[in-house]
Amino acid sequence: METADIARAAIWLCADREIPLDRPRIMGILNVTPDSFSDGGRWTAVDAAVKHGLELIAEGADILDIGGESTRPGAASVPEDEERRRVIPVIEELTRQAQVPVSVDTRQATVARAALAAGAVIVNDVTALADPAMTTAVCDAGAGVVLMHMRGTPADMQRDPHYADVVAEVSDFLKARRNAAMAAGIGRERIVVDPGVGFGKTTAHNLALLAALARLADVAPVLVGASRKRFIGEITGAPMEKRLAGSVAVALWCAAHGASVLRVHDVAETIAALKMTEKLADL
Ligand code: PMM
Repeated sequence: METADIARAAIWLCADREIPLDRPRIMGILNVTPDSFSDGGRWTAVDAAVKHGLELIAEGADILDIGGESTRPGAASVPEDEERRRVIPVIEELTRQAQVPVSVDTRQATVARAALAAGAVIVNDVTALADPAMTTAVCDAGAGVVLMHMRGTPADMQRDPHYADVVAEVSDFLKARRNAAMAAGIGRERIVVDPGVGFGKTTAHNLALLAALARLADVAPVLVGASRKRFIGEITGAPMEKRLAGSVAVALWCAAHGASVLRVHDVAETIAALKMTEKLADL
């Protein structure tokens, strides 16, 4: 069996949900942005986020990833009570209205616990369970988890990132974090790994990691979050709002080379492109 086939045969266990990974699953991104949260704007922002989440579900998202803290390069961290205030009402409302599994994108154990209690079934942790309290939160809930590689912190990660061998270092890191998670009681079938595109990486590093997806899939099923990221802008010359075509191209490539979950902003477009390539592959 090929490496990619092993990952594809897997099922991702996330609390009481089973997400089959027989084909690439689409994780729609729902960032609950801070700007709209000042005083009276709060409920409007929650409503808007819920509306957008329902749209992503209608477009075919298999999973919704809800985050209340920006991890873009240079971003400052958000106090955990503020992060909770942003994401919990959105998770509660979306899990009330829809069946799709919800993931919480957080590095704070208290936020993860509250999100899991509110109905989320996956913790997407860009620090790969750096905080032992996060491991316990995931373990207690039997949640699914995304272990992502990052070099440094969002505040400083793009300051001259350097690796001797980026693929070996990221792969070794993910394997070590997977083993630590398993040793702490998180079942192997609950774990997905992510090379962390753009998290302390140059364009060349990102491309080297994409080229090695099948190797990373030896560690665990792989999630890739490349949507609208800077390296796509560097390669295509497109500003953030014009990176759809580049993002879809990367998603198609990842789907064909061993990724099990694609974390994307543009759900409908990514699914249409995947459907079309599947059809063309049958010709
Ligand atoms: N990227 C961002 C945020 N969270 N989580 C995972 N697992 N992988 C990623 O690549 C990732 C992430 C930053 O991108 P955004 O600001 O467009 O959400």
